Amino acid sequence: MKAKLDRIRQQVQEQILNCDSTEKLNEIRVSILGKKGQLTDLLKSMKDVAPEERPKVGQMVNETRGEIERILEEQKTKLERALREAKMKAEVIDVTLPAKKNEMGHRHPNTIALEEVERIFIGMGYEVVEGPEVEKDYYNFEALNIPADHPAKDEQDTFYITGDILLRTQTSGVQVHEMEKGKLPIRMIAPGRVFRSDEVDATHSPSFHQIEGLVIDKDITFADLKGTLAEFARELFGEDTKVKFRPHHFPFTEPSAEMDVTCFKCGGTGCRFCKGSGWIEILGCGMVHPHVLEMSNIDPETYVGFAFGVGLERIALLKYEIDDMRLLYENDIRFLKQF
Ligand code: 2U9
Repeated sequence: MKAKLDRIRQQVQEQILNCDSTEKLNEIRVSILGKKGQLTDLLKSMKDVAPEERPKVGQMVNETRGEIERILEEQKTKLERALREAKMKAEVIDVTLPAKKNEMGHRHPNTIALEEVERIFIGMGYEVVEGPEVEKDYYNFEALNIPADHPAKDEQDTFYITGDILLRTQTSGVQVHEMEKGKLPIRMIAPGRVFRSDEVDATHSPSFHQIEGLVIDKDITFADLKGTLAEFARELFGEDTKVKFRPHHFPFTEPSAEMDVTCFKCGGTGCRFCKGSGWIEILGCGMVHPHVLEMSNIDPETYVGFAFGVGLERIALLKYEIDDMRLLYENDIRFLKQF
C-alpha cells in the first residue's frame, strides 16, 4: 500500500509542478481528491484491508492527502503570483513619456467682444437679460412703435414663421418683456442673435448679433445717455476716445442719435481705417419714445428712459481690425487662433 501511495504522490506531484494554470490545477485536485478521485477510491477500498491494518493504512492515506494538498496550495500561490506579476508588467505606465498634447480651444472673437461689453455694463450696474430668438410680431415691432404698415416690417427684411411669429430682427422684444413685468427702475442690456433677410457680404449677414441697452428711471436725461455711452466707448476703445452724437431717426426713441468715436488707429486725425474722417460710427441711441413706455404700462409723465443698440460683429471687426465679417462665421481655425 505504501508503494502505491508513493507512486500516486509522485505522479501527482509531477502533474502539479508541470501545471501552468489555476484551472488545470483545480482539475488535478478533483481527479485526486474529488468524490471520484484516486485517493478517495483508495479510502473506499479500506474495507478490503485487514481490520488491524486499517488505522495504519488510513494514516498513510491521510498523510499522502495532506502532502498533495500542500503541493497543490504551493503551486496555486506560485501561479497566482506569476499571473499578478505578468499583469503588472503589462500595465506598467512610463511616467517619463511626454504627455499627449491637449488641443485647447478658445473663445470666438464675437464672444471675447461680448464678454468685454458685458463686463463694462455690469460694472455700471446693468443686468444682462436674454430672450427668445423666435418672437411675436407685437414684441418685435408693434410695442416698439413700428406699426403694421411700417417699411421695416417688409417681408423682404424679416423671416416670418407665421403671420404673427418671426425670427427677431432686433433684441428689443427682451426689453419690452422686462418693461411689462412692471419692476422699475430698469438697467439692462440684452445681447443676442437677430435675423434679417440680407445678402451675405463683407458687412452684412442674415444672422448677426446685437447688444441693446435700456435704462428706465425717474429724472433720466439725455446727459445720462451721453455720459454712459462716452464711458462705454472709453472703456472699450481706450481712455482718450472722444464721442460725437449725430441726430438720427428711430421709431422707438425720440430724440434719436448715432454715436461716433474718434478713430482709435489715428486718434482722430484721419487715416485709411476711418476713411480719412477721424470718426467711426459705433451705435444708435435715443430717449425711449413716450408711446413705447405707455404701451408697456409705464407712465411717461413719471418715468423716462434711454436706449441704445450696437452690432456685436461691428465691435469685433473694429477691435480686432478684421475687414470682412464673413471671416467671423467661416470657423477657419487659422483665423480664429489669432485672437
Ligand atoms: C426699447 C426701446 C428702445 C434700442 C435701440 C438702436 C437705437 C440702434 C442698431 C445698432 C446697430 C441696430 O445692430 S444694429 O443694426 N440699433 O441703433 N437700438 S436705440 O432701442 C430700444 C429698445 C427697446 C423698449
